[in-house]
Amino acid sequence: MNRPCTVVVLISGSGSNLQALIDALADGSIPAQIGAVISNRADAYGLTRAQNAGIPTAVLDHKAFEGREAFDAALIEAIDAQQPDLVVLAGFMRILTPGFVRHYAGRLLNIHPSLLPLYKGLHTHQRALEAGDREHGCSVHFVTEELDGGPLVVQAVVPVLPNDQVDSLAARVHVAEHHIYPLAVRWFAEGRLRLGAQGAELDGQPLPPCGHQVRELPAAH
Ligand code: NHR
Ligand code: GAR
Repeated sequence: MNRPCTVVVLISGSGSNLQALIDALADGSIPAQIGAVISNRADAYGLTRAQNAGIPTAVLDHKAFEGREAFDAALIEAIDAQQPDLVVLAGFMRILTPGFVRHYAGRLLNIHPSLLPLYKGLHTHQRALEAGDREHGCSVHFVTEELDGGPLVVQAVVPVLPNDQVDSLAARVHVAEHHIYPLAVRWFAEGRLRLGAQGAELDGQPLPPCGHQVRELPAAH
C-alpha cells in the first residue's frame, strides 16, 4: 500500500470541521492521517480536540510577528516540518500571502460558509439572510491568491427556512460542512482529486465550475 496522505490542519477556533475530519479518519477507511494541527490562537478549542485525539499541536500567534510575510514564513516552517501532502484550512481566519499560497499550490484546501462565488469574505450567513436567499450552503475549494476565489471542489446546498436567524442557519450549514470536507479530503487522499491547469479535476475529469453538488445530506440524528 502507498504511504498514507499526511494532512496538516490550520484552525483559529472551535475546530468542529477538524473534529469531523478526525472522526472520518478514525476507522482507517480513508488513506490519510493528520500530522499536526496548527492554530494562530492559543485559546482555540480545536487544539483540545486535537490533543484528545493524540495529534501534535502548535500555536503560532500572528500578533507576535512583524507583518503577514513574517507570520507566513514561520507558518510554512511549522507546516513543512510534517512534510504534508495536503494542508487544510478549517476555520482558519488569517488571509494568507501570495508566497504562502504558491508554496502549497494544488495541496491547499479551504472550506467557506457560502455557495461561492456568492459571499466571499466574512459574515456570510447574515449576508445570505439579508439578501432573502432561499438556499445557502458551503464550498470546499483549492486556495489560490484570489481570496475565496480558487477552483471549487464540492458544494453542499441547504435550505434557508422562514424563521432562520444567523445561528440556526449557521448550524444547518455546519452539518453540511462536516459532510463535504471529509469527502474532499478522502478524494484527495485517494489520489482522485487534483488541481489541473483548467481547475479542479476528479478522476481525471474537470469538475463543473461550482464543483460537485451535494443536495441530499444524510438525515441528522
Ligand atoms: N488566503 C488566501 N490567499 N486565499 C484564500 O482563499 C484564503 C486565504 C486565507 C483564508 C479562508 C477565508 C474564508 O473561508 C481563507 C481563504 C479570513 C478572512 C479575513 O478577512 C477572509 C477570508 C477567509 C479567512 N481575515 C482577517 C485578516 O485580516 C482577520 C479576521 C479575523 O481574525 O477574525 O486576515 O472565509
Ligand atoms: C466554519 O463555518 C468555516 O466554514 C468558517 O468558519 C467556521 C469554522 O468552524 N470559515 C471561515 O469563515 C473562514 N473565514 P470550526 O472551527 O468549528 O470548524
